[in-house]
Amino acid sequence: MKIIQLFGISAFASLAFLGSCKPKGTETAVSGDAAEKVYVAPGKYDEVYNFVSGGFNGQMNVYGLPSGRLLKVVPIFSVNPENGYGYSEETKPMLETSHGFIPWDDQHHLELSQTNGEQDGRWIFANANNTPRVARVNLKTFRTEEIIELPNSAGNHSSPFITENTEYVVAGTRFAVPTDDMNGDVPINSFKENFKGVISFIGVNKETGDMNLSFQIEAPGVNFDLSHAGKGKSHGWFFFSCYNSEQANSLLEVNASQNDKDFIMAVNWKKAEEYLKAGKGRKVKTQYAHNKFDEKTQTATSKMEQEVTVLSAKELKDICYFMPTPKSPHGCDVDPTGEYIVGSGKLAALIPVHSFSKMLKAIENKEFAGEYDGIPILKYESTLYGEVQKPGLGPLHTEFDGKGNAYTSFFVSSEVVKWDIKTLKVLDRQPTFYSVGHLMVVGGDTKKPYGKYLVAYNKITKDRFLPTGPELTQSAQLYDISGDKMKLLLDFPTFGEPHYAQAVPASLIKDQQVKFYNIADNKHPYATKGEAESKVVRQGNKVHVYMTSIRSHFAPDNIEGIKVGDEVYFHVTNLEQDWDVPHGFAIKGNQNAELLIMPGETSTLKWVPKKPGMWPMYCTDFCSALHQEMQGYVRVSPAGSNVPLTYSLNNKADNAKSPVKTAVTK
Ligand code: RUQ
Ligand code: CUA
Repeated sequence: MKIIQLFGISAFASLAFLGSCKPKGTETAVSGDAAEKVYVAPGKYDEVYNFVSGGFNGQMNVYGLPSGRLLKVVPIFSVNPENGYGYSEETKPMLETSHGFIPWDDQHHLELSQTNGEQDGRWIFANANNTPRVARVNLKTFRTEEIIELPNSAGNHSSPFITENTEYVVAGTRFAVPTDDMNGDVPINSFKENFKGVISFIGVNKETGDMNLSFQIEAPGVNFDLSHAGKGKSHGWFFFSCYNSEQANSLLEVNASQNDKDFIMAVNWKKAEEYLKAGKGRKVKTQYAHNKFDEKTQTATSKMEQEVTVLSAKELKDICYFMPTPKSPHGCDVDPTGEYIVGSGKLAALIPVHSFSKMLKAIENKEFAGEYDGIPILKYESTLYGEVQKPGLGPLHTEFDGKGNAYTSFFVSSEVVKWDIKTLKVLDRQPTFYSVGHLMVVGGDTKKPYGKYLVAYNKITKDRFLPTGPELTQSAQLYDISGDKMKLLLDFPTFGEPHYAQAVPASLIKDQQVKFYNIADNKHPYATKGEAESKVVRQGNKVHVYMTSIRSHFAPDNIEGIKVGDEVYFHVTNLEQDWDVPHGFAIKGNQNAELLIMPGETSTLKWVPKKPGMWPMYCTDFCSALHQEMQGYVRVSPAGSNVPLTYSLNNKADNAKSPVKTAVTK
């Protein structure tokens, strides 16, 4: 209570007070047939894939619904020892940035690719919140294929939302910062003068999914929080919620909560494209990494791009408009028809719904309430369709079911509230346990939601699961939304901390899975396509081991003559041509993780032995009854020793058929 007295801010006071508002007990919230509705019998598949952001674990986590069973962790922005992502030589370039190699990020939002505003099951995009990046994961392999860094940005939060044909993945900077061609070494309190809010439009190739940074728009220095594309009639526009219209640079919880209204910024990106074509952008010199994984060579490359075209919203006047929106809006969601734009003011006591048609008219009739840093502000009444009155406390995010209903999460009052988009009447409310952040309806931000299930991703799980020390598990809650009233079905733990999620009927994805890589198509420069081709090659102090793995041995599995000071590269090709037969590879003392090599793939582990001795290596994945026999030895001699570099498989003193071979020296 001290804080309240100290600052005497009403928003503050009400939040602190309402923090103690408890939802009713679970007993009353769970109905009798819940167990039946989430039970997926052994051997049966789930109905829906649920892709959940990993938050500060930097990964994407894939669950099945309605069971809540974890299917896979897909590494995107964080290294993953489980499969060597970010540890193998092939995948290290994926995590290169203009700041060098970064093994981690904070992953908040996911967005599935769309065609005509409907999910097409091809790719899923992910944002990195800390060092601004956007990634693309291929849903045939569940692997991260591409990561692009965003210049002129910091805290890439309102991302990676997409246009209805995946023309663009869009990203807005959460922190306003001086752009990369400005001097950033300026006083922090020169915010108003020097800090800009830049949004990025990343073009996506229709066939390959390849991304490129098409252009950026320089907007006033505010904090962009979330965004969604227009769809249908509003296709061609993009909407961004922004807070800190006060342009505070310190104690934002107070100083960025002063204004009654902040904004949703509407961006006419079709117009921006025209300006781009007409050469209206300024070329900004900068550096940003663009990393791509090539499936043919199974190797990622990282390229440093040098330039980006930036359009100025201030100069070009008619690409950006501000719609006043109460109060520090967070979620910015567009309904399936594209007509209604819902802003969720974290500190607002109502939910404003803007109308796209009214917005167009207001722009046409110049119904402006002034300008903000050179950008026209539309009159609140001119764009407002209406307000949902007394919906709950602390609205954050809204999703849709395609039946005319909206669902909004309320952090402070810990509930999901269902309301009618047309009448703006509250229809139902159900408690969450506790403090829900994001929520997700299957396909809920597309033109054609699948509906049926809603998942709440909660921030607090106190008393919901067995306790686990100072940090409790993260969690999701599944609701059945097929009837008039929402029904809580299931709690399930998640990786921390879940933010936005996407879900899609399993039928769209499950039959397109790559089962293995065809060994004949393997274009990896160090591929070894048969055991007979395995070899060891010395190039100065670099030793390349061309190794194969097949149930249940490596070839070669004995290597001698490595010396301290050598850099050893184990290029392991998995010769299997069958679904789900990876082999692992690890060697004692290696300051790295294992490799997990898919059938037909080649992966490389770098090893720099520090001292002479005998170093065992083995397969980490239980691949056959004789998996435990899948092992070998590497002998390391002192620097300058004259032990010849040799290798062998099945070498016995009397076995002339499997002679010890001598390494090629180049
Ligand atoms: S956020 S809990 Cu990072 Cu999407 Cu709203
Ligand atoms: Cu290969 Cu175990």
